[in-house]
Amino acid sequence: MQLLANTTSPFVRIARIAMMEKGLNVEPTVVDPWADDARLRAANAATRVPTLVLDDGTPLTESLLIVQWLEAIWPAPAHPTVLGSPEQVAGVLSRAGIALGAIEASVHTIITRKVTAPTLFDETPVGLRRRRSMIEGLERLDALVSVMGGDHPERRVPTLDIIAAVVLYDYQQFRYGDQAWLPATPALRDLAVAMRQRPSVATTLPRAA
Ligand SMILES: N[C@@H](CCC(=O)N[C@@H](CS)C(=O)NCC(=O)O)C(=O)O
Repeated sequence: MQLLANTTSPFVRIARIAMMEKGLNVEPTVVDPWADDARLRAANAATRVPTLVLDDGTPLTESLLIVQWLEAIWPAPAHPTVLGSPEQVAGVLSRAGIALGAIEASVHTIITRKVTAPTLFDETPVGLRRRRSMIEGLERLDALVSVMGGDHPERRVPTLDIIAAVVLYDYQQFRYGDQAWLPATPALRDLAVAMRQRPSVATTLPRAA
């Protein structure tokens, strides 16, 4: 199995955390999606990370489809689940959706800066709308940490809402940590720090290549 990945993408990190929590440890093959790596071009028509190439050659793309595959192949209750119990799953997915909306806005902003000068996009109506998505997503999740986390969340396999919220928090610090508009989200910060006790979270923190 080959996981085509980079060291910064929050989508890669969601897939990697879910894989490790399911017990699937695949050392990532680091590629630069922007350099049209031939392996990534061949496996993924969209040339994006993460892309997981299965042992039989089947390529899986899109972080949440990789999570779906993990849940199908290693289902609960025999295996740890990142979706929670049937009673929990709607809440888990609802909160994960908040985090994913903010992650999408965040990545959209970073990618658009590649084609325009930073201020040109960031201060446009669409850029400000993306910023609002990041701020509101962070603030809503901060208010929901007690629902998600409970006592010692680091001692349990994280559900997708916790994974996505922690990935969002760390990515915002990585990309926008010096920005005055970034809201203080102390509960989310504490959750992100606590979750670093889990190898899946600690070993996947975003870093420049
Ligand atoms: N919806 C996709 C998004 C993947 C994505 O946008 N990956 C970025 C890195 S954060 C990428 O590879 N971008 C290269 C490109 O857009 O050409 C997922 O969930 O996996």
